[in-house]
Amino acid sequence: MASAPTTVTVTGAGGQIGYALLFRIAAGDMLGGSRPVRLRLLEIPQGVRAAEGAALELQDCAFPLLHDIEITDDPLTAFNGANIALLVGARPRGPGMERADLLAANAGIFGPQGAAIGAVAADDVRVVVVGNPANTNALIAAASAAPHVPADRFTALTRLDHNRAVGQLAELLEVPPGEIADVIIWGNHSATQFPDVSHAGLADGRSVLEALTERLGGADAATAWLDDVFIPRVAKRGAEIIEARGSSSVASAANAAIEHVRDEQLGTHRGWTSAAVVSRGEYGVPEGLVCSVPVVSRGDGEGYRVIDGLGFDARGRARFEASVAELVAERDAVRALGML
Ligand code: NAX
Repeated sequence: MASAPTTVTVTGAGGQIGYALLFRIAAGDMLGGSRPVRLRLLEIPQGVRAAEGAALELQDCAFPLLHDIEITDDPLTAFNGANIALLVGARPRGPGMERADLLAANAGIFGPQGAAIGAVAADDVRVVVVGNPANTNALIAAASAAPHVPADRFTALTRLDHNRAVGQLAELLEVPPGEIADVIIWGNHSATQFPDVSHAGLADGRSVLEALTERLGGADAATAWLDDVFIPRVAKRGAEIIEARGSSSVASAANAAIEHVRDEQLGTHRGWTSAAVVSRGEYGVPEGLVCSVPVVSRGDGEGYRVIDGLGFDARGRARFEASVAELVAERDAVRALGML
């Protein structure tokens, strides 16, 4: 007998990432080839027509796993019975907008959406926030869903940063991306993030640091490449994509969101991945902040678990602490506005 459909809510479904996401979800890329899905698409009124257009095309794909689609501008309708929610729609930074304005505008979106999730989502709901500033938006949504939904059901996306880091290493080391394990993105999904290879390894048994040292002709050259090329390139890859395409990352962002949910639901396989999760104080991160750390999932319904207790060198620790300080500042700015 076919299993009951999983209700997947996508916000910002009429936008670019939404358009790239919906077809892959409906094709079974996110939950596997035997789990039917029911899509609930949330848009603001101006975006509803675009979501309707995507729904017409979804119908034209006749995906066997796609049970039905509902499009709405009402969060209570969109999150009703949601098992999985991908919060993609957000307010972009407009001309002349200060950081505090951006945080406030998004708190005005993610607060009510979190409250709606708390009120009507399924008991097993899991939420990933993609819309920026993703970590702090997730913090606000989690706070607004409490006490009805445990905070650890909320995560934010840093899988795109993780995949970008793996892609850079694969290119330099001339190995397939699938042979690189245990890269970590620490901190905020922003330019302060710390992409860390100090625990990463290759399928041939070498550490990534050994392989970089061999490839670049010495440990100093490897360190210089990490500091001067790798870390800034990963952290600023979004801007590089905008410069090249004239538009921000879309397919790669949708792919990362699919992989984030897939691994959380079905399990990570070789090694760990990166996700921003609600801190319980691991690595000295203040409790409640949504911070990117290494995680694994067993695919047992318990979601991501933090790999705790890894070491940093002094420079790595300083980078991580700077990114955590930025998360604290974002949280405090939202608090000062009375929105948290
Ligand atoms: P688009 O502007 O194409 O789409 C956003 C959609 O959200 C629009 O259709 C808009 O109508 C809708 N929307 C706005 N407010 C809404 C609300 N209150 N409820 C429901 N829908 C709402 O942006 P897109 O390129 O799809 O990017 C979406 C978000 O992802 C942005 O915030 C972007 O910054 C963020 N990103 C996050 C990434 C990550 O790794 N965490 C990477 C990619 C991307 O930059």
